[in-house]
Amino acid sequence: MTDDCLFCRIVAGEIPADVVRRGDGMLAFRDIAPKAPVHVLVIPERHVHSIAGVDGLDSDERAQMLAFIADVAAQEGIEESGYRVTTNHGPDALQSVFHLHWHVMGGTTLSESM
Ligand code: DGP
Repeated sequence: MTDDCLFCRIVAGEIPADVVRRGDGMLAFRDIAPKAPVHVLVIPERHVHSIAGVDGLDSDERAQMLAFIADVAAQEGIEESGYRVTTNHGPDALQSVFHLHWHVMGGTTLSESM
């Protein structure tokens, strides 16, 4: 837990979020500004600043994170129709929250430019 991290505070329940799945040290909740009909953020509960800090997760957590992303997409009913998974790191990618998170987006045909 990092006190000044927004997503750590969501993990701790200090800030409300529309949680869709929790388990195995992972949390999934709806993005506050969705860019698709389904737009869920998947985060490790343990704080790492971005994918560039993924060394801060052990190999089990990394594997669980990938499986969790796929499970969330299936739970959201977009496995058949398709979905996109992205993560932003650093200024050129416009990362705005500095806790590793995966955008899981679907529910419509997504723009090529997203
Ligand atoms: P990024 O730009 O990749 O760092 O994405 C951060 C995302 O986090 C962005 O799509 C909006 C979302 N977000 C920011 N603040 C909150 C919040 O308080 N609650 C939720 N659910 N999502 C948030």
